[in-house]
Amino acid sequence: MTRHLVTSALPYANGPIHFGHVAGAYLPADVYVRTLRMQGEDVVFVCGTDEYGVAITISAEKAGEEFSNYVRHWHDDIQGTFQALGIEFDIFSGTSRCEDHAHTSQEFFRQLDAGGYLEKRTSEQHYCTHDEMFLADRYVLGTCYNCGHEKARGDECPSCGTWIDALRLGSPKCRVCGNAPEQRPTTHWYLDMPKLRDEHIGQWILDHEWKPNVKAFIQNMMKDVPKRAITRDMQWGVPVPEDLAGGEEGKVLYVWFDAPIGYISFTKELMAQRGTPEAWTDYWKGDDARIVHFIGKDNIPFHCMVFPAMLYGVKQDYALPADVPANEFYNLEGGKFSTSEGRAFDVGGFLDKYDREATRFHLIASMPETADSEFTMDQFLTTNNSVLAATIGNLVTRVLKFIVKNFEGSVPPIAAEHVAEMNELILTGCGEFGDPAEHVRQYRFRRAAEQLVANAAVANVFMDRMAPWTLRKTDPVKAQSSLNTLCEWISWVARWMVPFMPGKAQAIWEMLGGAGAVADQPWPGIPTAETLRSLPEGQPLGEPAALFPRIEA
Ligand code: B3M
Ligand code: ZN
Repeated sequence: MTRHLVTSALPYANGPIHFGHVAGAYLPADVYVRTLRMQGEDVVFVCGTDEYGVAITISAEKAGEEFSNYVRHWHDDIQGTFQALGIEFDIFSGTSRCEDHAHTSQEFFRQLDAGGYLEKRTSEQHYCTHDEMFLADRYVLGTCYNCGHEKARGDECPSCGTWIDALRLGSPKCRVCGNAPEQRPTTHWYLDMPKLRDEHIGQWILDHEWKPNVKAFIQNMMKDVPKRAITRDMQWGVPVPEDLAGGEEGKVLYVWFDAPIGYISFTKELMAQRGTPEAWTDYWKGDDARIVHFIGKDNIPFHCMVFPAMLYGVKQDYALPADVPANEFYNLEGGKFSTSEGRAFDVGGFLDKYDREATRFHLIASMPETADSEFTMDQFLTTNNSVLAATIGNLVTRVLKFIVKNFEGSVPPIAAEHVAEMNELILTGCGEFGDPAEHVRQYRFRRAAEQLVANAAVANVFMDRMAPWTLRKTDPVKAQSSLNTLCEWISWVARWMVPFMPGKAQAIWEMLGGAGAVADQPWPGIPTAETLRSLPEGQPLGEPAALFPRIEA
């Protein structure tokens, strides 16, 4: 039986989450997981904060806070945002808080070393004599040798995306004090990517089916992949295992080495909490394990190349990722979402004002699935007022209010002689409908969201055709049959909605008088004449209420 292990990129614990992150790596994963669960699949959904590395230490130093306090604060803040959005991980841990994380990461290091995939080497690196430290990654800034950007960092150029060899930066400067560093020898361990590529991972990448935008990105990366340093001279991080350090002090694992291993250590933590500590292997090893990583495009190289190489290189029977549905960038009205540049707004504040469910739907409907896309307030209003309220909201309130006003306030009966005619009309005569889950499984989330709305629209067409307000006077039995059909269709809409808008789906379910959680219902698929009649006649309706109140500009 397939075991699905779904992850979202581990956000750095150094600032709030914004819509760019949410639409790129978190919400689509949540929709995917909810869909699979309703389809009866066994899924584990794992995330947590990325708490080591230079991105953390620099921000914490700026804030004048101790690293451990600093990451705890942001862990809790980020977790709160996910909760407010209804994004429900099975575990939301963190790389410094998860007890087993250091051990699991060190085991990877050890096993790669044993397999001959690590090389220990001494080389010159930037050293700041003023701050008395080696300038790892972002601690050094300089001019990019690829594009000429003047603020390239020691790990990567933010302008052209090149992985930077820090020694080749033009006019290097210490990020802390601004002085030019000197070069001193230091020892580090390098992951032998060329060897891992030639043995297995290169061919695996070529053979694997990737999302088209991912494939385009990754093919070029493989050609001249260097040996990558996977240790750093720092205090904050997972220490290199002492017995392998050979007396070297102050060496920690590079954050991009330990962070993806967090997916594994958090799964172990979750299974230990559940009282089945060995069960993590079901999701990570063997033929049944199906690993899917949701990420933004800037994380593609690590998830499609480096982490798979690590998983292969330790020779512990790990499954390699089945899919890496990476998304492009989501911008804010023409510019980038950027917390550091103040181009963001507080997600919590937004959700205090606007409906969480409409927000979820809008982010999915506009997410950067195949190309960059953007959030605009205008489009959000359109989604709420002209799409959700006009189709789903309008359908539910006009049908249910009509029944409450004119009939008993319960699901009306359908007369036997009307079944065939009504089925025929709604199944073939009122517009195309389809199964949103089929698109979700192909990572076509925008298409799935459109499908949901199109499906609801079918019932609006049916209602206009049947005109129960006229039939009520001319043929009340037929009016009831048509309203039965509409209630039935609404119950399908409620189930189709669960992955996107779980709260509104539940509200509709209750308005129909349904018991229990709609999310516990099996996935409905698409209705046929055989499956269409599922609602018990006479089921008392709940209180109909507006679902998507109009938002004024
Ligand atoms: N912390 C990088 C980022 O936020 C990062 C992802 C880690 S996933 C293992 O872009
Ligand atoms: Zn300095």
